[in-house]
Amino acid sequence: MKFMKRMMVTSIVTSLLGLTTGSVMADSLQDVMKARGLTEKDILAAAKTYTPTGGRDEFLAFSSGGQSGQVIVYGIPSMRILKYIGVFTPEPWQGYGFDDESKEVLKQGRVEGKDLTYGDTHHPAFTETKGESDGKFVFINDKANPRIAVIDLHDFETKQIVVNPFFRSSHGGAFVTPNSEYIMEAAQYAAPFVGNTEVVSLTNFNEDFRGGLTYWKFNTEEGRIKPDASFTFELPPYSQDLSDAGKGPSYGWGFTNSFCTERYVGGIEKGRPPYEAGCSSKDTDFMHVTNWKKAAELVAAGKIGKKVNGSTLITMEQAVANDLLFLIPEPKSPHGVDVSPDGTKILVAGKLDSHAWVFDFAKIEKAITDKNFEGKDPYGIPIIAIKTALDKSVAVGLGPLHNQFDSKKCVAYTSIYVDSMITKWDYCEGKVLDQLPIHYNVGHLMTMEGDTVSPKGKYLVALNKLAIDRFNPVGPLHPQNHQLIDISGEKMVLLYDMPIPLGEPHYVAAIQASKLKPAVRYKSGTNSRTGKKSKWKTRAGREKIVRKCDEATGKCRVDVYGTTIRSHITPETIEVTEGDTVSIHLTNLERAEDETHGFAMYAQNVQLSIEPGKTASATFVADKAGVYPYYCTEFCSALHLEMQGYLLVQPKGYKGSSEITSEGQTYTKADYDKQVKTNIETQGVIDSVVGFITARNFKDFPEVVALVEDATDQLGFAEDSKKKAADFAEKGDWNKAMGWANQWWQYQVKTADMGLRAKTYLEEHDAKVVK
Ligand code: K7E
Ligand code: CUA
Repeated sequence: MKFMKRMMVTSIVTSLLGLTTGSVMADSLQDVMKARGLTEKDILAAAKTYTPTGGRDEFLAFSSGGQSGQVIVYGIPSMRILKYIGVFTPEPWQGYGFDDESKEVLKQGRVEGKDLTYGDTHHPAFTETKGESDGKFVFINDKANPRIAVIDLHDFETKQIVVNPFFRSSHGGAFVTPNSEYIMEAAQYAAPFVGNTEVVSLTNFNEDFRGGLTYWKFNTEEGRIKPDASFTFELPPYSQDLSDAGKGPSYGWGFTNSFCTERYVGGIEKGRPPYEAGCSSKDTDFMHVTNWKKAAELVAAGKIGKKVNGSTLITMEQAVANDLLFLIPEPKSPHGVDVSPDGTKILVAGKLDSHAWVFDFAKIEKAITDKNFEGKDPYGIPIIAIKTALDKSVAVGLGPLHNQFDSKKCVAYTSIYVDSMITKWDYCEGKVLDQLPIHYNVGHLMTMEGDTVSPKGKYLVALNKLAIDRFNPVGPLHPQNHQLIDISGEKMVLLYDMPIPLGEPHYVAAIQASKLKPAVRYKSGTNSRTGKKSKWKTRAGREKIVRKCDEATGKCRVDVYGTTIRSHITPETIEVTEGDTVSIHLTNLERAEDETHGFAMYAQNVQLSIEPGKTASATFVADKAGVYPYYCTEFCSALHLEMQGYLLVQPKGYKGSSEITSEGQTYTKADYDKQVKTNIETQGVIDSVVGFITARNFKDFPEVVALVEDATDQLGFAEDSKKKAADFAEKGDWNKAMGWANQWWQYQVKTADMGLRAKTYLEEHDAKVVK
């Protein structure tokens, strides 16, 4: 230990003097290329993606994490993964699903009364203002258990989960309207609506089964979905698929694909042809066209809609009677439906067709005004003829799935599943411009802000379903392959393969990083899930343990109002009685950036992540007597391992003592004096770092000002410990004097840590000497 301290003082001095051992450049670029078998093309691709240390990405991508129920955040062009956000699934690192606060969020996502610990996430979508991604919130759906989650980009945490009141699956969500008025979520596999427990057979499929489309109301100010202000269109039992909201001239309208409009019911085990055959026998399926703006007005006026399951349902009859719902035949088994940035065209790719179809909104609108329909479907919904609404169809390749847009006018990209390629084409002229093979079997594709009114071009990511031979094999389950493609020139250029090893991502949405302004700390005592002050907020020096018993039941509850700061948890001992419900509430007192503390405890499934300013709680029943060590799970400081404590669960009627009579070793005056000498030397180092910083224009750097503030705090704590040490030394209590002298030194080390970080920052940012 003593040796370690010397080493640390020495290394602090070394850093201070700026002594480094620089390595000798042995390799030339040619040597490296030769040794690794790289071509000039590879080097060019590397130069386009490589992000030097400390460098930032121009775009951030929010990817669905598939079955993991999470969202994956990565940078473009570096393709470096930055975060997994826990959404529908517990995520231990973030304490998501472990602290009481986030358990409340997951609880909102219970379906039919059951806790679900996975989600099948498909489509993330950013909030929009005037059709532009605004970087405030991101939504994502769960296909298996029809839910939508709200993630706040202020802290990248999930704040809300809503469960669809009608559907029993939903693929087509989340898609937002241009001012985030509504989030679209369509049903997928038709079923009797939730709550209907009478229908338990497939006999009357056409009558009993229903599809639907929910427009979830989003309150941008509160940042929450408002279920009671949302409404759902009842739709025929066609399998509704993806949607997109109109913009510009098509603002106020929504477009939703479907497949299996055959309404076929399979049963291969009974000798019936399977779903895949019966659901693909017609030549066309239906695009649903809905007028959400008018529907919202009529619902608000109380003219349509009925309250069902605490939400508003618009029946098909009401929708038809009020000109809110129309159908247009579209290519067989379509997948993506995408509205062009200017809102005039709607692109539909038919999986079982080799064409992308371009519909013209002006033609659709005219047909509606002129009541120019070719007939009605079996549910009485007017059908606009294909030839009336279609602008053109373009052969793009076999198995087209999804479309995205370029910053260049009229340029779209379509993912081609069967042919494993990306097709770049002009949807105004109707001609293919370029095709690029990918690896392999692309699902969605994504361009930068490519689903907004102003796509940013530059890059495209192909979300490939199969990786096959692209990576080192890791067993039969392969990662997915996200391929980065440069689309800045005439021809597409493949740049990089990134394995995604966390479920099958379906869609990704990317946003300019400059639009995001995430916080680095919470206001002290914040319940991050509500954004409000936690009732358990605890200040330094106000830590306490409160035990309350209910006389009637005899049950007791212990609330621990605790804090964390480098490098101790207060309290360090918690004594409770067997059977007590224990609730530990910890406020992280840190103000410094990135000083997160964790909190884990033996055998209680407790793991918190407490970022600076956050208050998080863990509640459990201490049902078994014994000693339960707890500790901090983030390597937060040099004395992180010592950031520890004990929960003592004592049997009822326990008469033992809580005095510590046998522990450790004894110290002498000599030990104490030696420690004080070390501390004085360390102070010398700190003073010189302070000298370096204050001699420069550090006030021009907010990051450095924050570090200096934190260092000043730590030094204040050091003073306090120094006094305590001196008091005990005066009384000749060398053990306590030694202890506080050590604590004094600990605070000095933390001060030096901050100071050196500030010094490095100033050096790297060419700070000027001012005195
Ligand atoms: Cu996999 Cu949009 Cu759910 Cu297509 S989706 S591929
Ligand atoms: Cu706090 Cu480790």
